[in-house]
Amino acid sequence: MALLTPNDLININKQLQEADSTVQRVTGLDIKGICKALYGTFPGSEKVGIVPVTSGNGIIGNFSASLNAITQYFGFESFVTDMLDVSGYYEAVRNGAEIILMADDYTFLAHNLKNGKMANNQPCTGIIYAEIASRYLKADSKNVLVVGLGKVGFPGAAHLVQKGFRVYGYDPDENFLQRAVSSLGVIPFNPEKPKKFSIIFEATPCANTIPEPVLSENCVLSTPGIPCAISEELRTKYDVQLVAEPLGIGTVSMLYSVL
Ligand code: NAI
Ligand code: PYL
Ligand code: MG
Repeated sequence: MALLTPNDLININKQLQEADSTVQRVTGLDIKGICKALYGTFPGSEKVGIVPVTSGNGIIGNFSASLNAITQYFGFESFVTDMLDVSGYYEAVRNGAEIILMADDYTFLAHNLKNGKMANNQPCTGIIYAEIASRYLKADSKNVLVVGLGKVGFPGAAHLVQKGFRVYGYDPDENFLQRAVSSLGVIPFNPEKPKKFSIIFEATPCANTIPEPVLSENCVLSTPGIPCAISEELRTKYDVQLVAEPLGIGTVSMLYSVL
């Protein structure tokens, strides 16, 4: 898994506010509105306990503090435990946490201790970025290009297929592409024979993954992928509506999915 760095999370509140404005402009709904429409839930007074985890590559500076800021931005009560790992989990539950958020290098989970529901960040991130893309108010067709069909991209592509979109997919890994073609009915996209899209969803750990010929003027590019899929130069040239944020949109999708 491509791991976040403390730099990705600098000014997380500002990053969230900017993403929220873009989502509102692109879809007519803010991020909370997208979550409510997607999961049919809304927060009551759930208290979220955030547990820092030291295993593997260890603590990511700003990670727990960013989760705390994110959960509060979306209206949840939350706290970060003083203790780490198992002792932190014990502290969170003893202090009344109803939802636990914690991550190692492979899994970032939300677990609602009251109703038993559990969420994984990768599918929840793919689904919400795909949902945002699918709601583009100025889309010119039901065609969507999905770039990257891994742990985040595949569930996002599945969501778009389920919503009735014509999903074109690209992944340089032939096994990932074939899985999406055979199990979802995704249409393989050939970068040698490009066509233009007004809706693009990207989920790769690489930069500059969007070939210029697929961009239409004012298209939406909804991408959780880090680093960003498009250069600033191309973004400006095609006036691309860019939905990209490193942690918050995926996290709130997890939280609403366990309510
Ligand atoms: P993954 O490794 O499971 O999948 C990535 C896929 O992208 C692979 O199938 C790979 O073959 C493909 N790929 C690589 N280069 C490509 C290219 N040039 N064009 C098309 N496809 C290409 O990774 P995962 O877990 O799906 O994560 C994807 C990205 O999303 C990572 O950068 C990760 O850090 C980020 N992420 C961001 C989150 C957020 O909230 N913003 C949350 C979770 C993940
Ligand atoms: C959740 C993100 C999105 C992209 N990559 C995922 C990642 O960086 N995972 C690792 C999270 C480790 C957190 C660390 C801590 O500070 O508690 N164990
Ligand atoms: Mg996110």
